[in-house]
Amino acid sequence: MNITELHMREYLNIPIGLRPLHMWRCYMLKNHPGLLVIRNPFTFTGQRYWIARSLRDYPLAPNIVNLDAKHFSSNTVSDWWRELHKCTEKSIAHRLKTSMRWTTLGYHYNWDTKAYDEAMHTLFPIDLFSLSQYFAYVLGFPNYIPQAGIINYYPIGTCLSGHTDHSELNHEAPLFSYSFGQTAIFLIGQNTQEEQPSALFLRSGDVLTMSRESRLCYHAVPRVMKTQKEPWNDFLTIPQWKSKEFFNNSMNFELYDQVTDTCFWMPFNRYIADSRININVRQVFSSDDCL
Ligand SMILES: O=C(O)CCC(=O)C(=O)O
Repeated sequence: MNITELHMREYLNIPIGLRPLHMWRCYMLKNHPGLLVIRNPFTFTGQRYWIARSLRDYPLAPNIVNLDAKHFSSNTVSDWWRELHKCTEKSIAHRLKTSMRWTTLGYHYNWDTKAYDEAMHTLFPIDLFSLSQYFAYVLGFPNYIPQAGIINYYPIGTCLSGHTDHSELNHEAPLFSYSFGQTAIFLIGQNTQEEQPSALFLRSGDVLTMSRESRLCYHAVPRVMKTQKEPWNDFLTIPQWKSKEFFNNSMNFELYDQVTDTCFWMPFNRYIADSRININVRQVFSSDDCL
C-alpha cells in the first residue's frame, strides 16, 4: 500500500469521536502476548455516542436481549430504553434498569447451545462495524470482518465469571472489547484454569483486543466499581474535530450532535453514573467464507 492510499484510509475511514492516532497509547502485557489495551482513544463526544447507541438503539428488536416475555412486557422486550425512560415509579425503574444484562447483534450467540446459529442473524450495526474495522486495521488485522456483537450491561456490583470465547469458528480473528462508564477489574489468564491470572483496570473508553496467543484465554470481570473520573463528561481536555467531512459516514451524525445537549444526555448520564457497558465484537466465520 503506498503512502497516499495509507493516508486515504487513515483519513476517510476514521470513525468520528476518536482522538488522532498519534495521541493513542497502546500497551501489551508481558505475560499475555496478543493482549493489547489502548487507553481511551475516544473523545468525550465519542464516549457519549457509543453509550447512547448501546442503551437506546442496540437493544431494539429485532436484536436479542436477555429480558424475556415471561417477566417483562412485550414493549420492554422490544424497546427497553424507551420503557425505562418513561417509567416514573422508582422501584419499577430500578428493576428495569438492573435487569438488562445483554444484547446481541449480528450473528446471535445462543446462550443455551453455546453456539452461533446461522439462521439467527440480524444486521450488524454499520457504525460499530466501521469502528471495529478501523481498530483492526490500525492494529494489523486488515481483513477483519465484525460479525457478532454482545453488549454487556453491568450495574455496579455485578460481575462476569471466568470463561473462554471459543464458540466462534474463526479463532485467528481478534476479539475487540470496548469499555464505557464505571471501572472494571479484568482478569486475564491462560488457556487453562490452572494458571494464575493477571488483573488490570478497564476504564471508560479503553479498548482491549484479545488476539493470537491470548484469543482463547480465560478471562473474567470479578468486579465493577465506581470510577474516579468521568471522561464522558470531560469537555475540556479533549480536542474535538471540527469538520465531519473527512469521516466515515456510517455514524449517526444526528445522535453525535444530540449527545452534547445537556437535556438529551441526562437519562444516559443517570444510567452510566452507576453502570458499566462493554461492547464485545467478534468475527465468527473465516474471511473466505464471507466473500
Ligand atoms: O465485560 C468485559 O470486559 C468482558 C466481557 C466478556 O468477556 C464477554 O462478553 O465474553
